[in-house]
Amino acid sequence: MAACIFCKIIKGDIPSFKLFESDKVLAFLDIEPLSRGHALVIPKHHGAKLTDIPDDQLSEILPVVKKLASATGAENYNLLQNNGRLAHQVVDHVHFHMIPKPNPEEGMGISWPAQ
Ligand code: IU
Repeated sequence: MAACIFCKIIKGDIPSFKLFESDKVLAFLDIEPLSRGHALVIPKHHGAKLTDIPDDQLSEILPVVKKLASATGAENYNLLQNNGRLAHQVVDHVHFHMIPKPNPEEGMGISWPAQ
């Protein structure tokens, strides 16, 4: 969808720090991270709500979260998907937040490779 900011990120028209990409899914760092390593995992298919996304794209999201966790050794994180304005969804392209929970003794959170 031409006006969608995440579709522009997928197309490369807007730069992002990409963590993973396949033909159906993109993962990149959130520009306003709640903790270090805060990532967004999105289907490439444009849709505002979970119900707008084909199952074959949705089913690839969790394996990507697992890959990111394995790649970084992340053990403590929240996975969050805001669906609808009352649930605080701001960007109308489905996205899953992967928000590392830092160990208070070890600093701010996950450091992704090359971050
Ligand atoms: P929400 O679930 O729709 O409330 O979250 C949208 C997220 O998208 C939020 O954490 C923003 O910081 C993030 N974001 C981004 O990473 N890059 C952008 O260009 C824009 C929003 I606009």
